[in-house]
Amino acid sequence: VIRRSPPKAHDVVVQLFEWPWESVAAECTNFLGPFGYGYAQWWTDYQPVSYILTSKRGDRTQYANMVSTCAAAGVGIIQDVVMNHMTAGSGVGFAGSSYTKYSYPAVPYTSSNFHYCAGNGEAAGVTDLNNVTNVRFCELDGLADLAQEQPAVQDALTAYLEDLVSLGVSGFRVDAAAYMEPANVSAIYSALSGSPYRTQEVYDGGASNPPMYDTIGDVIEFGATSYVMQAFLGTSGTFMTTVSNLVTPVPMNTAWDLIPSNFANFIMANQDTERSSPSDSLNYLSPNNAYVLGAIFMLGFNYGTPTVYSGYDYSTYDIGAPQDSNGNTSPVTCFENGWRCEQEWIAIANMVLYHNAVGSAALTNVFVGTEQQVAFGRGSTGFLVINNEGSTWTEMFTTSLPAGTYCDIIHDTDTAPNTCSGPSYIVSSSGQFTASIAAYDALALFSGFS
Ligand code: LAG
Ligand code: CA
Repeated sequence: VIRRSPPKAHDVVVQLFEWPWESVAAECTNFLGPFGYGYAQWWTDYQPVSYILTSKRGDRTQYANMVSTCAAAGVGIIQDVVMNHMTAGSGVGFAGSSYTKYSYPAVPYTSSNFHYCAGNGEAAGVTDLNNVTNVRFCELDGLADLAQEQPAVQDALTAYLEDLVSLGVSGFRVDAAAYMEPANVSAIYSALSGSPYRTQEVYDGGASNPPMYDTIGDVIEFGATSYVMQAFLGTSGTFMTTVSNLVTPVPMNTAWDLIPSNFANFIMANQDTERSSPSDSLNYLSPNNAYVLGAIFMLGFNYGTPTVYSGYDYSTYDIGAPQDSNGNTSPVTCFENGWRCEQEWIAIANMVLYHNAVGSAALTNVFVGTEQQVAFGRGSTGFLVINNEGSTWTEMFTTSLPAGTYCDIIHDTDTAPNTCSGPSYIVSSSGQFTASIAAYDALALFSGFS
């Protein structure tokens, strides 16, 4: 049985990029649980040398404590796992194991466990995304490419994932999935106890592409991330909406021609997309409030399992998170030392509560202003207005909300869940309210939060 996306309430993932495990545990208790986040996704550097749970982010005891502390707060852990490759070079790992490229005694892997795609025992790099053999059997970024078709490699990877399952993790973000044969990763999933959630990293448009993987787990749908970027930046002729959407009420001027929603993991950004040039997503440097507006749209729309990205400021592409002189990642203090903590921005955190409240309700009352102004409800529970124009949008909106007084959760000023210090709006018995939404701003109302 393939476990599909988690149920729509409490399915929001937050990717805590490079967070130490004790900081993740504290965040689960103090913030993620109370605000209804479903999962925290953890990351480590993408060059494994062993599967020992000791790293610059903590040790095995701290890892296990993170999983149980988060579970007690109602938050599952999604582990980012690197199964495609090992390292590009030689050295001694953080847990103390020595390795050279193609030889990792702590696993153990030997030189016979890798792909050498140039033939004659020689490796070569991935160079042709239109050639599925090149993509899956050559080296991504010069990283030693594991031969997942070998039973010994499958067994080592299965043992690694099963160890994590035994510690209570809820699922996996499968790094570089497109660079592995789906049949091989599927065999590894099938060998696991239970059916942990998995979201697989597969780019659009190449020879190894999302429809090849969406039968064995969810797929990160970078196309959705890209549409949001284009829409909020107003580039490539993609705007928030067009008049044609009044006929087919989709609040983007695209058919949203992506993989089916129930297989899709919709990410606002990740460590790659925010750094790439040209950008593959919005990022914290985007103009006109676009980063938070994009996140609000992702959480308010009804496509896929959303992932909120929590990053840190970067000055160079591969820069690590703040660390001490021993290389241990420093504990996170939100909004200090460059830790951005987007998951705590009140508009985003409150939109997680909104997302959980509206569940899988259909879009209702879609209303379009200009190409950069859209409003839509979710069943009779929520209503969201986004004004991505440089001027105020004043309108009388028609909703399916019950009459009553509602908090604008986007402009809430306190950081406690379920209390509102934002402006209130009165929805009439005919479901209407009038509002003025400032330039590059939004408004959201939902039942149960007033
Ligand atoms: C991924 N998905 O397929 C991750 O999302 C992405 O973040 C990983 O790259 C990549 N695949 C490998 O797992 C990250 C950094 C890269 C870094 C790589 C290996 O974003 O910049 O590459 O991890 O640590 C770096 C250099 C490369 C170099 C490589 C090997 O940037 O130029 O070839 O190290 O030395
Ligand atoms: Ca590969």
